[in-house]
Amino acid sequence: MVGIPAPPRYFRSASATVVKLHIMKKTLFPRCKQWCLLMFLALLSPWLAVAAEPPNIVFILSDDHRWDAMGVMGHPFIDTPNLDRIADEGVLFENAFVTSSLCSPSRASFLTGMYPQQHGVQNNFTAWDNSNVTFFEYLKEAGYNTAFIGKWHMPGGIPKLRGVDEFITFDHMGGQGAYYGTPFIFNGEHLAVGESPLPNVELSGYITEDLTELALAWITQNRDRPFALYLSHKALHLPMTPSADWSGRYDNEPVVLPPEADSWLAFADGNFKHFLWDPLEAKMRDYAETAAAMDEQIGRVLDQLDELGLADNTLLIYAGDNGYLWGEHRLIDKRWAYEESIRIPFLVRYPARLREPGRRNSSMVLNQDLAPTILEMAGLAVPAAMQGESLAPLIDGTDESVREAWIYKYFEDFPYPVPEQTALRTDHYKLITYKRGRGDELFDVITDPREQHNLINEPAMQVHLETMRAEMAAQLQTIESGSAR
Ligand SMILES: [Ca+2]
Repeated sequence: MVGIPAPPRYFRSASATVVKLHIMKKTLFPRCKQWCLLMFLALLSPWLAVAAEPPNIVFILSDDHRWDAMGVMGHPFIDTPNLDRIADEGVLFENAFVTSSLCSPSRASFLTGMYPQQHGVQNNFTAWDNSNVTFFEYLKEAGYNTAFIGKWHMPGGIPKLRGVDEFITFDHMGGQGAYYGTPFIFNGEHLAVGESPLPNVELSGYITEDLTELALAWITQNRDRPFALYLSHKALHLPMTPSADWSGRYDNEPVVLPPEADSWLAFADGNFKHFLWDPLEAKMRDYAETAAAMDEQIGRVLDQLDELGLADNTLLIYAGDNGYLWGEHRLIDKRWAYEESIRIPFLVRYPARLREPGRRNSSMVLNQDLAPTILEMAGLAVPAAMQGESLAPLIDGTDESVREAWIYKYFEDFPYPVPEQTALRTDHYKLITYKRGRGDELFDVITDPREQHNLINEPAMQVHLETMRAEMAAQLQTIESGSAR
């Protein structure tokens, strides 16, 4: 594997712990008797045992799933008992974001741990450069069996992805796939519609079910060794089509639009490009049913892990690739730097290691934190080129926060008329700058979470604004220079 520093094998966590304990013994317990240290080690022994055994990894990614479109986030009617279960048994990151709210750039960031400025997939037309290194390569080197199953959707064709044993994907509809009738590509070989990539797997034709079926079969095949599975759904992307079983279930649910929206917004203000040919409320019900149909399939993955006795030692992460504006700011779709567009669901479960299940963490975490998190949780070194942060300390509960401010960037994506924009997001404020078309905006995201009151000209905010502009410039320079973090 040229160009990749050889990562250490397993047991790094355990040996690092021994070093830490040695330091603690010298500094924190100078007069502690030997039995005292032994007691301390005994208390930590379950953790040490787990650290020596690499976890299985299951990452489930969905498309365009808003952070609040889940039961656990208080959605009024979407049924997501399985996502809720992951939150109950794990950690819910309630302030999770993407650094560019669009399918392709976001997906490349999940895989590489980098900002779009570094991995090069800046919009849906700039190609994936296969010299990019994904977390799969390090896992493979460490002995994992690996699979990528589902939506790839990055420009430049389907690559031969290094570090991935089984690559089941599609290029149908420009990589979007369809809810019904998507032919798969299996390790580069194009299959016919309905033809299964794996033996003894019967396909129903509905893509969320089929991808799940393939994932279940692959997990079973690989149950006896550390495995890493990336399960990437087409749902809930347009045309937001639920399975037949879920279709119509929410027909009578009342949908409350944002105050600035109306039923026919999809036909106004350039929003027609997003192909929502129904009243907004009807399309939102489709979206909700598609989400519930996906949740049901995620439940099958949870059940399978239980049945195989793998749930305890499996690091399971669920995330969305970007948010979705449902009429907020009179906008539809993603791309914009507003909260509804950049927030994502991000849930982590790892029973063998995780303390206090059911926790919520409010640190700002990013899509590019996935790769370093997976590597650290697998006991591997995080490469210096990865710009994300490992969330392991937040998952372990040994730290509460990994960053104070971060950069959002949307690059132009012809023919969509959304202007290039750069934002600096802190726990308290967001500064958005536009390349054209709009003036800069400053929002207090605590007192004004819907970003209705632009503070950019407020005299009292000018000193803070200058600090934010300086921080934005400094962070951009760091990101663009390729420096980590
Ligand atoms: Ca998307």
